[in-house]
Amino acid sequence: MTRPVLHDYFRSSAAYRVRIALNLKGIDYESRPVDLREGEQKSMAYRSLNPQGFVPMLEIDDRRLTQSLAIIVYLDQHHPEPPLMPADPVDQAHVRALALTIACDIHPLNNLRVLKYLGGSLGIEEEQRDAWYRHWVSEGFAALEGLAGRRSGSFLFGNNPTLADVCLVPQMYNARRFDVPLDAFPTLVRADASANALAAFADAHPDRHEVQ
Ligand SMILES: N[C@@H](CCC(=O)N[C@@H](CS)C(=O)NCC(=O)O)C(=O)O
Repeated sequence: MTRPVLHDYFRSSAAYRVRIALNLKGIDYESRPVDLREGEQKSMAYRSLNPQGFVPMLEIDDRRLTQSLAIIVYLDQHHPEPPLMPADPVDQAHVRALALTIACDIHPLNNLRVLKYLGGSLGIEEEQRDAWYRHWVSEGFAALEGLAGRRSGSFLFGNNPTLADVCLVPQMYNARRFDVPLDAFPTLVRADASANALAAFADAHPDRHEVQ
């Protein structure tokens, strides 16, 4: 297999998810930074590859894949070990619900372009933008804590990492950057700690992928 290329940005939580999944699957890849601070994602060159102008994008198997969850599902289907989804369809629906709570209900409200729009076009002060961020993360985490509930173990679902943990860890990293209090979310804190004890998660950490 030609070495896959991940169009990446160290602090992008969606790209961080894909770095974790690639590591869990043991896939060697090249990380090609797209500097979001410099607006490189909006360049003609990048948009000609990914019209949406987002990271991540993964070049693999002579294809260009976009959208982190679509990429991760593709990786899981083509590299089944270790599985990122449980075998039982009801458990699968539960794990997807956990992952989508993060990827669809928390992350889109707080990503770079939304925060920039609040601060730029709408002229909202940094303090209020941070309050916005903390509000939506706290609300989403409360829902996630309840949803994970008794089906959690050392990870969000059971005792092995799944797609849900792949989404959780980057969101927890971002929550800490914005000083979101986490005391009310013991299940999330436990799953995050279990995941970060694994090399696949630790090696994907933004500190190890920082653009200089
Ligand atoms: N739903 C997309 C979200 C991707 C996304 O929001 N990427 C952000 C970084 S986390 C981005 O590229 N933002 C560029 C911008 O805001 O201009 C996914 O899961 O891949």
